[in-house]
Amino acid sequence: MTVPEFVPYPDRYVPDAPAETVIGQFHDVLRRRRSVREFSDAPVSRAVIEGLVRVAGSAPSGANKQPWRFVAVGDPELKRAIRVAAEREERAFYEQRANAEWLADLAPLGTDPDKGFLEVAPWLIVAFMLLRDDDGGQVYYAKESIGLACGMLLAAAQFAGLATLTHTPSPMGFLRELLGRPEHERPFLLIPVGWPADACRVPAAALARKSLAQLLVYDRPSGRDA
Ligand code: IYR
Repeated sequence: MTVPEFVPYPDRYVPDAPAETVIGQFHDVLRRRRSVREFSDAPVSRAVIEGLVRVAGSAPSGANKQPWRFVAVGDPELKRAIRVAAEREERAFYEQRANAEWLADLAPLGTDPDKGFLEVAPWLIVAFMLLRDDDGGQVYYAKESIGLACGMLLAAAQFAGLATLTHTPSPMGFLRELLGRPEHERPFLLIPVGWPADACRVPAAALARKSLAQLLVYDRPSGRDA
């Protein structure tokens, strides 16, 4: 086995304030993100979409295989076709597929099969997970990897004041067909991107977050850290 080349960590980011401070600032931006279903139709530039996808593409991935592709849909007719197909699946979900517990969990969010936002938002970014890389090689931890990439994309959008939604019409196979993607690409997440509508409202129930006591468990009491 040849020894791989290592280089000094290039261009390492060092913040100019203590970690507690910058994390607090980051949290203050991200905690104000809401999943939005009422978008403005105001345009978002390609430069913005490209920036978001560059951020996503900077995510870590299994063996650095980067098992993702992002398709940005801005064409009104294609958005309409996606809406029609998504609403067909969503109607089946709400009327037949979802069990009572799932429907009860969704009730506070006020969601329904009408997905008008798929036409209103200026862009739909469809994240595809690669089941094989483009030259047929294996990929690893693809779900984890693309999940991280999408999380980073959502964070970048929030940082820019843009609204996003993580929409998962189920099943999503129609996206591969409508967008003409090859067999080794599987739709993972449909992310409408735009500015929130001026009169945008969000469900009050979605504001609640688990407390730190619910989120975090330490291995030992404080005072014993190195
Ligand atoms: N896909 C449906 C239902 C839905 C499911 C979950 I889990 C949500 O957090 C929200 C909605 C829809 O988009 O309406």
